[in-house]
Amino acid sequence: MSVFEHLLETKASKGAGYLVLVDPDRWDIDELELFINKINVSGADGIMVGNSLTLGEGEQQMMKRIQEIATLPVILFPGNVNQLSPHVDAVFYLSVISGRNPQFLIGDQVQAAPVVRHLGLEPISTAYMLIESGRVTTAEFVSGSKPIPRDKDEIAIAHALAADYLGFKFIYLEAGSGAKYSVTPQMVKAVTSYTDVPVIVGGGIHTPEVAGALVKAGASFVVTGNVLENPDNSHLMEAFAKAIHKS
Ligand code: 1GP
Repeated sequence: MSVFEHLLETKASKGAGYLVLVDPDRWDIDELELFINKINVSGADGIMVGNSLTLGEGEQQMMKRIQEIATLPVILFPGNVNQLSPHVDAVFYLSVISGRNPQFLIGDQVQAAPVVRHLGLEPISTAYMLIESGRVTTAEFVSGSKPIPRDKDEIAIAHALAADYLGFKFIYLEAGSGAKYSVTPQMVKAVTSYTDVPVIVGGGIHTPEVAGALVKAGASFVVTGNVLENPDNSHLMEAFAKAIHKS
């Protein structure tokens, strides 16, 4: 089964799925192993790996280790072409459609395509929409693009429809890692009432209650990153999985 099929099957059987984002820059290798083992048994449905900007060394090594330990599909969430790796099962093949920066709309994708083919990765085309979230996030800054205002549902809807008509497999509503405010359930509801393309929501989601509300509003997948980087919060993973699956 492809990773895309696994994700669709997750949505069909559980209502919605939970993806945990692992930023390899934030962990040393021993902590990382513990963390991946916890994710494996948390009830999560997949592991995303990546970040908008990498400072640390050994990222490929970290990805290799993650794939060795993970019992869930590992999906690259790339901030740039250099993060492409043979040590993932699939790649969210992102285009930042909320922006008008040609590099992030199509330039990087053209650079990446032969590499993806050469590595034999499964590309999952994903329309990435940055949503304003109370502060400038790294994704916003690095992509050199303006996010969609968080209260302008009609702009989000128009972008989502364009993504649908262009044939993207997923729409990703992204407040940005460390966002002050997550994407509103109202925006998720608005977007999902106009398109059947499954919607992934991430950025600034810190409680299972918020995750559950986003699923009730129509999200097919919810992503958490930062909140689990504090080891005191790792127990939250199971609560996130439960809230997302039952909502
Ligand atoms: C994934 O960028 C997000 O969409 C992750 O955001 O780190 O704020 O959870 P957080």
